[in-house]
Amino acid sequence: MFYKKLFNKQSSIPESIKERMELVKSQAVPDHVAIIMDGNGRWAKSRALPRIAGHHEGMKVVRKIAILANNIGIQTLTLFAFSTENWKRPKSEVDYLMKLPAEFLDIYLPELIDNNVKVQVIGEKEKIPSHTLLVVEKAIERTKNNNGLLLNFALNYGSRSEIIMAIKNIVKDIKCGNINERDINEDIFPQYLMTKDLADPDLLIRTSGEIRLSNFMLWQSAYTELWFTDCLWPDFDEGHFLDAIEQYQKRSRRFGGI
Ligand code: V07
Repeated sequence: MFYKKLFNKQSSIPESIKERMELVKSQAVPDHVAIIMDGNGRWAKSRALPRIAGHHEGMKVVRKIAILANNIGIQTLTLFAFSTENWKRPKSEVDYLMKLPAEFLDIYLPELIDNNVKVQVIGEKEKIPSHTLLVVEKAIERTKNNNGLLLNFALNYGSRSEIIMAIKNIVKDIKCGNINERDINEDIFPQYLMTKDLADPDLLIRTSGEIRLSNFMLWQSAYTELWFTDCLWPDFDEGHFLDAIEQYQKRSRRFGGI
């Protein structure tokens, strides 16, 4: 593992960023940040590279932002890694994307463990190739007792399908007599979602200039602060992430002041 750390030049955090981190840490940070990591294909295209080169570059940004989020005391970081819509992409691209979790964990899991990060996944496991699922579940198992950042990957996740599944399970529980129709309310319903163990996101970031949710955490984002940037995901860095957190802190100060 040691040689990997040497070869894989893991940029340390610049001094100016460290100063901003201290400032951000002196105020309340969001508990749960969710990110739609968009623009990897466009990043590659603008460099005349294949789309998969953008996905690979985007993977390095995941590591950078996870380490930063952990350092400033964010409890949960949910990253939209693969949507239920993404199966419609060319098979070669899907095949490549499904290899990324294993590559990511192979390179970065030791560092994440060193930093007390806990890995989790939400999404429908059925369609995930077994080789991918195996390494992901191994990482979940190896980090289950860590209590630093919860790094939560949405893998084959779609919010509408999640809501339909919740409804089906509620109907089942009513039929079995486990619950009564009268008991269904806004507190019970989210316990049937894949995010049942998580707080709702406080802040949702989307990169690459698209201003929509694209079937990501629709129920969970009812009260979430939204932050959009034109920056493409592979170009996203600590500075952008802190921009979003600082903006969130400004908004909550204003809200708190009323
Ligand atoms: C993926 C890199 C980031 C940009 C967005 C698309 C491409 C990390 C993971 C991952 C997933 C599960 C896990 C550990 C790592 C990943 C996919 C795509 C499918 F347990 N990055 N990344 N998974 N991209």
